[in-house]
Amino acid sequence: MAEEIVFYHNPRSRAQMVHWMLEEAGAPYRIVPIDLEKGEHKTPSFLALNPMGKLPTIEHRGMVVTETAAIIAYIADAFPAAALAPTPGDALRGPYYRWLFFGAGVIEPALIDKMMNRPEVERKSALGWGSYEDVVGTLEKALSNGPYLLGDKFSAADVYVGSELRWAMMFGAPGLKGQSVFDDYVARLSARPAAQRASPA
Ligand SMILES: N[C@@H](CCC(=O)N[C@@H](CS)C(=O)NCC(=O)O)C(=O)O
Repeated sequence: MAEEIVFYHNPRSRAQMVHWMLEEAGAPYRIVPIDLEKGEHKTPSFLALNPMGKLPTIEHRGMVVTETAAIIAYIADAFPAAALAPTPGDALRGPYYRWLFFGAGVIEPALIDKMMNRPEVERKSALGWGSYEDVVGTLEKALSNGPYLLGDKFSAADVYVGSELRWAMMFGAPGLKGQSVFDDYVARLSARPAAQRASPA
């Protein structure tokens, strides 16, 4: 399954996470640059691909895939030679899904709440992402046996969750920078050749 992936990209967006994943997977891809300032993500032709008008978006084998976590999981499965996902049947497949979904459904909204200073709601228990502090504490526990979310095995879940953490630390989200468990994890991930190819210094 080596056909080229068409990758709608802007480096100042979540598409950067997919760029790193494409490099990790060794996938053949072609970048279509999207200028967000010029509104190229809201043109009729782009909206026909992704009615949300958002990046990242990819096309592969005649299909459109959107949503960063879904794209990252898809690439891991489409290019199995890179061994970036435990195979179905492997006991690690469970924790692998756990952290990918935790990234999309829990870390992301908790981070956005914090970074945008969104007011607290009354019925906090109804929020699937609980509180920012609980999310940080959960990640700290998950990474304390490291070096990766799945222990010794680096996976696509690290690409996604690690990118979220890197982004959050860059923007000064509390409780992360200065904590060795997060500093070391992000430094370990940023040193990977594929991460550096996607984000040259
Ligand atoms: N749920 C989506 C969010 C994608 C998203 O919000 N992308 C931003 C860039 S980081 C975007 O395209 N914003 C442009 C807009 O909404 O106008 C995902 O996880 O991929």
